[in-house]
This record gives sequence, C-alpha cells and structure tokens, in this order.
Amino acid sequence: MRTLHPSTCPYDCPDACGLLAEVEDGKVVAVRGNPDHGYSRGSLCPKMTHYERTVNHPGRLLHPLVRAGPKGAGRFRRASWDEALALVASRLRAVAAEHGAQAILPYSYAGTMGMVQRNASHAFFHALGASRLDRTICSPAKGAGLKAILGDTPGPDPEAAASASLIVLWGTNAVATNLHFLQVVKEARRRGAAVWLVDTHETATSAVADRTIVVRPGSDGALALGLCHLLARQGLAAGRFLAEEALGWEALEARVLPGCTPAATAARTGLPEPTLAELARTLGEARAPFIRLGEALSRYGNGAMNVRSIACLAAVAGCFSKPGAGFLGDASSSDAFDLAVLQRPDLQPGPTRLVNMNRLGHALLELDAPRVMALFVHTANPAAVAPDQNAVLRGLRREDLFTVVHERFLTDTARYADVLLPATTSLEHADLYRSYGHYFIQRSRAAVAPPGECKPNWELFRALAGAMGLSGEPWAWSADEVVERLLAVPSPWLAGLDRAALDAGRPQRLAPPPGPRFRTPSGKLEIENPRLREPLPRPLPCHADEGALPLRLQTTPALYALNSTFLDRDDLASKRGPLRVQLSPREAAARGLADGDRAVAWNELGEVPLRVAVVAGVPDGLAVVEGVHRGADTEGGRNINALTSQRLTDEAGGSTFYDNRIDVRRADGGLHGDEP
Ligand SMILES: Nc1nc2c(c(=O)[nH]1)N[C@H]1C(S)=C(S)[C@@H](COP(=O)(O)OP(=O)(O)OC[C@H]3O[C@@H](n4cnc5c(=O)[nH]c(N)nc54)[C@H](O)[C@@H]3O)O[C@H]1N2
Ligand SMILES: Nc1nc2c(c(=O)[nH]1)N[C@H]1C(S)=C(S)[C@@H](COP(=O)(O)OP(=O)(O)OC[C@H]3O[C@@H](n4cnc5c(=O)[nH]c(N)nc54)[C@H](O)[C@@H]3O)O[C@H]1N2
Ligand code: SF4
Ligand SMILES: [Mo]
Repeated sequence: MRTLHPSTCPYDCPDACGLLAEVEDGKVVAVRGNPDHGYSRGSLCPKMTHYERTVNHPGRLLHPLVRAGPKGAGRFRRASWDEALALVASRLRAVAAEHGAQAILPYSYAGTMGMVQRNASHAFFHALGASRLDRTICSPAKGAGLKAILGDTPGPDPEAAASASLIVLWGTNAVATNLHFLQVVKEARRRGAAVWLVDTHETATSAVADRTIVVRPGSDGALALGLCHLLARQGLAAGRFLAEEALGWEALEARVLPGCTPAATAARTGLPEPTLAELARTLGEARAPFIRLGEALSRYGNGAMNVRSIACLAAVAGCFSKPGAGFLGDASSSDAFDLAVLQRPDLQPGPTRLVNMNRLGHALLELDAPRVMALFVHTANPAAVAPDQNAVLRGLRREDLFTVVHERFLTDTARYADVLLPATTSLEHADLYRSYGHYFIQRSRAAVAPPGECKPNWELFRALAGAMGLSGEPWAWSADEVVERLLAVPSPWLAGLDRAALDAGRPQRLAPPPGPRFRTPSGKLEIENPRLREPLPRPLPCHADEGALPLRLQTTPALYALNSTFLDRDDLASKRGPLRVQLSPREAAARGLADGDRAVAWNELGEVPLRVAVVAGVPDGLAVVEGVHRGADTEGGRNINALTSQRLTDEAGGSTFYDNRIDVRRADGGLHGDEP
C-alpha cells in the first residue's frame, strides 16, 4: 500500500518547497510537490522531481568507515559505530589535551536547512571549548548592506510582487535559484507588468524578462547611485517619502550624487549614458516598481556597499512609497526562533576564537596558537565549495590533521576523512524548516527508516556527547523534542500559529509581528547611517577592478545542481555536462579557441583544465563557469574554486566568489574538440 508523507525540500534554496513523499513497503518510491503549500503550490524544480533517486541512491554511505589508504584516496575499511565513536572521542580528547580544545575546528553549513539537523553540532563544540566557525560563505555582506539602511525591517511577502507594474530581477538567475518567485512574476506579467533582469550576461532568466541590462561585474552599486542622480535630476525621486520617512537624502544629494554623473556611471558600469537616462525615467515613472535582489552581487569586495546602494535606489524610486511597489532583499522568519535552545553558546567554558570559513585553506595551513589539529565536517563539502581549493586540499592532506566527515555520499571532502560517518537524508529524520525567500514554516517527520546504519546529525552528536562524557540538555532530547522546545520559546511571530496543522505536516504562513514601518534606531529608512564607518553609500571599486589578467570570472550557480549537492546523481550530471568556461566569440577567437575545445583556465592560485563554450550572450572580458564539479568528473581533479580567492567582502567577512580575474589558454596538445 502506498502512503503519502508531507515533507519539505531541505536544501539551501529560498523556495523551501512543500513535498509529498510516496512510500511503499518502507521505501520512498516517488516525490512530488505538495499542492497545499501556499508558495510552491505543488511544483518542484528539476533537481527535486526525482528526490527518491537521491534517497535510494546506490552510492549512499551506509556504515561508519575508517581510513585505510593515503589521505584523499577514498579507501576505507568498515567499522562499527562503537569503534568509530570511541576513535573520534579519543582523538578529540587527545588533541584537546595536547594542543588545547581550540585546535578542534567544526566546519558545517547548509547541506540541510532544517533548524535542528543543521545546528546539531553547535552545543557539542561549544561544550568542548573548540574554535567557532564564522559561517560566512553565502551572503553575509548582503545582510550587512540591507541592515545598514533597513535595520531589522522584515522583507515583504514575495507574493506582493504580483501587483507590481515593473519587476526588476537584480542579480538573480531565478530560473535556476528562485524558480517559484517566477510564478509571482508571471502573475504580474499577466496583469501587464514589465520585467527587467540586471545581470553581467544573458542567462536562462533573460528568457522570462523583457530586457536584460548587462552591467560590469561588481558595478551595481555605482549603477544604483547613478540612477539616484538621474532620478533627482529628472524630478522623479520619491520626494515626500525621502523627506518624511528617510534619513540622509539631502546629505546623499549634496555629498555623494554629484560624483555619480551619467558620464562617471557609464565609465563604471559599461552602460551607455542614453541607456542610463532611459532606465532612470522608466523606473521613476513606473506606477509600482518592485525590485527582487539576488545574493550574487554581494559576493564582491564591495558587496555590502552594492546592496546598500541598491536599497537606497529602491527608496528613491518609490519602492517603499508607491502603492503596490516593493523591495525584496530577503523574506526571512529567522527572528521567529531562538536557536540558542539547541546551539547553547552558554556552554562555552570561556572565550574562543572565531575562524572565517572562507579562509579554511588559511586556517588549515597557517593558523597558529593553536594549529588546527582536528577538523569535523558535516552538512557541508568544503573541498568542493570553498574558495581557493588548492589551499583547502593541501590542508586536508596534512598527515597530522585528524578529519571526521559525516556525509550521505563519498564527496570530495569525504575522501579525505580519517573517520567517515553515514548520514540520513531529510526523508529519514525529523526537523522544522523555515525559508529565506518566503514566510511559510513546516514541521517534518521521518517518512522512512534510515538505510544501513545512517544516523541523523542530531543523533550523531547525542551519541558523541555521550562518548565524551557530556549529558543533560540539550542531548537528552530527541530531534522531535528539540522542535517542541523551539516552538515553545515565546515569539510574537508564532502568536497565531495553528499548532495542530503544523504538527500534521501542513505548511503554515507566519506573519511578521506588528511594529514600526522601519525597524531602525531612528524609525526611518537610513540612507545616512551615522553609526557606520561609511555613513553614506558611495561607489566603491571591487577586487577585480584591479589585477592584470584579462578576464573577470563569474562562478554562478548551476541549473541542475545546488552547490555540490546532486553531483552524485548521474541523471542530472548528463544534463549539467562537463566543466566548461563560457567565453564571448571574440575572447575565444583571440585565444584560438572554438566551441568544445579543451583549454586551461588559470590565475595566480591555480590551473583548471576544462572545455570551452562560445556563447554570444557573454560580453567580452567575462568568463562564466556554472556550478562546482566533483574532482572525479574533471580532467585535473579541480573545479573552478581552484581560481577563487580567500579575500573577503567589505563588511561581514563574506566570500568573493565572483570577484576574481583569470585567463584561458589552449590546452597543450589539445586537439580541436577531441574527447579526453
Ligand atoms: N539551481 C541552483 N539553485 C540554487 C543554488 C545552486 O547552486 N543551484 N544555490 C543556492 C544558494 S546556496 C544560494 S545562496 C542561492 C544563490 O542565489 P544567487 O546568488 O542570487 O544566485 P543566482 O540567482 O544564480 O544569481 C547569480 C546571478 O547573478 C549574476 N551576477 C553575478 N555577479 C553580478 C553582478 O555583479 N551584478 C549583477 N547584476 N549580477 C551579477 C550571475 O551572473 C548570475 O546570473 O541559490 C540557491 N539555489
Ligand atoms: N564557485 C562557487 N562556489 C560556491 C558558490 C558559488 O556560487 N560559486 N556558492 C557558495 C554558496 S552560496 C554556498 S551557500 C556554499 C554551500 O556550501 P555547502 O553548504 O557546503 O553546500 P553543499 O555543496 O550543498 O554541501 C552540502 C553537503 O551536505 C550534505 N548533506 C545534506 N544533508 C545532510 C544531512 O542531513 N547531514 C549531513 N551530515 N550532511 C548532509 C550533502 O550530501 C552535501 O555533500 O557554496 C559556496 N560555493
Ligand atoms: S531546490 Fe528549491 S526549487 Fe527545488 S524543490 Fe527544493 S526548494 Fe523547491
Ligand atoms: Mo548560499
């Protein structure tokens, strides 16, 4: 008999779709969208339509393993859980005794977005007094840029875009990364809205936009301030709003905008002056402009400032004052939950150091006092996704480093484990999910039993806590009890929540609690923020504005993968194709390269053998690489992160994945279009 189990897509995607898992004889046989989810409405992206293939994958890790070959070779022997736990506990104890507990570094990120499983290790490492990880790989600079001007103001519901007359998709390849927002865009279009895409090249999302505005990478802040200059000059700025509900418009007009002339903006962004004037006019005259801002343009040396400047433009263009208009940076209900219930920072024995995850290579190779001697990775795959891959791999190869990995598959990181522990998929454990792209939450329970000896993150850290002599709360609780505790913390967000429906697995929409329009110290939108080092937005250069190599590198998300998740799925791999660099016809020809040729992309950090794709929608001076790849699927064992640097953003220590320079040359001896 088939039974249906409601669940949630666990991956790091703003859509957090509702799922229905079909289960027969204890096995997941199909997964489809849950039509009762008010945002995803029953549809899934192509990555998740066959999630059962991930769950039932023959490559799943099923038993604890102990290294039986050189580091990185991926050779292991089977061990019992008792042996594996005892080994991990004794090695962590020995490292702490000899080097101090801060020689232990946890590394985890967003392999699952469930609040319990994602945060399962924090209390354990806090109690040990280990180093803490600064989890900055995604988009903290976006958060900092938004906070600078909007404070803690919650974003609008994404459905609000349906009443817009002009939707600007700014730095988001939504077809790949925010598919369900396009349902709202479609609805707006049906009612007559125009759609713009602002990107560095034409993408799959260009097909759903009326026009693609192609900017130089990292210049969006300059573009936004240039448009503010023009809106003011054309008399189209939202004057009353700026006077009554914003702080600092006059200061911006007097001190910053004079330097943002059309000529200066054209030079910074690469957009012709007449185009700038036309964009400003259309935006300023729009009945209801709505800007949806992606994450990518914050992954630059000037990332926080770019985001802040675009939010400023939104204010000037009337996104906060015209009826039906809006500005969506993110829509997150993170304030609704107090994760300290399970993260337990209070268990730390004293102050501990914070290690930026974007500098893992540096942390493993150079960090001192104490040196990192034990690395514990779960719910993440740094050997593939972290910047400066060569440095990360050199660190993982250190003979004196003890590495534990908790994983579902033999990933590039798992290959380097000394102890490799098998993890569950989201259909095999309980959790509570929220989103960063809408306001629905969902509670999910296991639909099937774990295969083999797989353990959920939470159960692993309960067991390890026991092996290390830690007991009591929070480890006394099951994952489901942790969910109960999270829901029990009083929060105005949860006031009207239908607990019975939530507990039955039905998606529930939270409403941001009532409060002032702008949740800033002044109660106004703060174009000028006197508390910051830079009180006003201004055009800033990015890292790649300097540097000698000719091509700016874009390493954007792939359509058929989610970071390194789904790389194990052969059916999706064939759609993804090999590691490729997209070049304009002119850049390819200048290097004697044709479509399909073998080539080497390189810079001061390394070399990556790959294929060439000649793409007319890519401008000269740009090299686009979609997605990260498994070492085993590439010619050189490296993916594009061998060329991304460990440099950080202007604020909040974020990653700068899109802000690097490279060159591309013919592969030595490579024949035109031959197969490797
Ligand atoms: N299919 C798929 N979905 C995903 C992911 C994935 O890997 N694959 N990753 C998930 C994760 S972890 C996250 S954080 C989000 C990522 O979400 P985002 O970072 O918003 O990713 P994209 O939507 O692809 O946005 C990247 C787009 O921005 C463009 N871009 C890059 N630099 C600039 C710039 O300087 N200016 C402008 N205007 N555009 C620029 C790129 O060319 C690309 O088209 O997506 C999530 N969803
Ligand atoms: N070049 C380049 N690099 C990038 C990006 C880019 O745009 N360009 N994007 C960056 C961004 S935005 C992000 S957020 C990071 C993401 O980096 P990560 O969060 O490290 O993301 P994933 O690659 O998805 O790796 C997650 C791993 O978690 C595992 N996993 C899933 N569920 C569970 C579970 O329940 N328990 C355990 N133990 N493991 C689980 C999966 O099998 C997978 O191998 O990558 C970054 N890297
Ligand atoms: S990856 Fe995103 S779009 Fe795809 S099913 Fe999951 S939440 Fe939905
Ligand atoms: Mo991310």
